[in-house]
Amino acid sequence: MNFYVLTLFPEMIRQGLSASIIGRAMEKGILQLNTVDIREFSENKHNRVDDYPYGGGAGMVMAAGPVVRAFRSVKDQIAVSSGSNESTVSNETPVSEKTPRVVYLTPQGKVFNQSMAEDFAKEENLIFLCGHYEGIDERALEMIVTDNVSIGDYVLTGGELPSMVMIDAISRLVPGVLNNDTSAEFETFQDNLLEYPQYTRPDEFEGRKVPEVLLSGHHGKVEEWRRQQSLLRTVKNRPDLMEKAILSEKDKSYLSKIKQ
Ligand code: 6GU
Repeated sequence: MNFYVLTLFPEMIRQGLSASIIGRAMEKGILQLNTVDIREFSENKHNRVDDYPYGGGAGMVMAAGPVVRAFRSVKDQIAVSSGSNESTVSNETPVSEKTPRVVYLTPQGKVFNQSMAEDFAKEENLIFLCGHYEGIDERALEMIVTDNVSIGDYVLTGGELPSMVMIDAISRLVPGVLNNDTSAEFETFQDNLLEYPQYTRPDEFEGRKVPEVLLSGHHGKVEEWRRQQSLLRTVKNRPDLMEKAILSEKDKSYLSKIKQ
């Protein structure tokens, strides 16, 4: 999977995604991260990319020109690396390369969630556009953006952190990024419930014991306890998730017991 990030702060993106699991997947070549410095596409002698807003008001607006030119450079890059030029594709082969999705990170977008991550993870190429200041000239957005995405109801200074959040969430769904025993299929948001608590050695830490059932070696009882903990946590911390939770008859009977 190839990520392209259009930003005024490419170093922030590279730094943020170079460590741990994502960094390793980049080294292995499972993921590719390409940062594009929008400032390099300024045609201004002072390399300016922002200007005053028409109609007045506070702050500055990122001009359309540098953003659109940066985007076109990425489009050209994708066309070359996927070999979709006339000399390599015969007339019989249908050129099935989709035009890449362009995600604009904005608090005005649809709020990112796991099912959106799953959807984006199917793409071969993904382009992220990070805005700064008071935003980007609307015409550039009209011309290139396919998806407007927010990461939650609070305001950040720019789209860099949100793009990293999305890239992390999407990357861990790409085959080969996680090792098999941390497979993305079997964990948080399984059945739309929160994860149960985890413990490791020692079995007592500063007077706090690991729940007895986990030391019992009784697999069935462990599974039952974990399920109950998931239900308990979800009801307590995220009652909104319970509407979509997939519940067995046993779950329902446990829930009716703890509600009293
Ligand atoms: Cl995507 N951008 C900014 N600037 N602020 C945000 C956001 C995005 N999502 C939540 N807050």
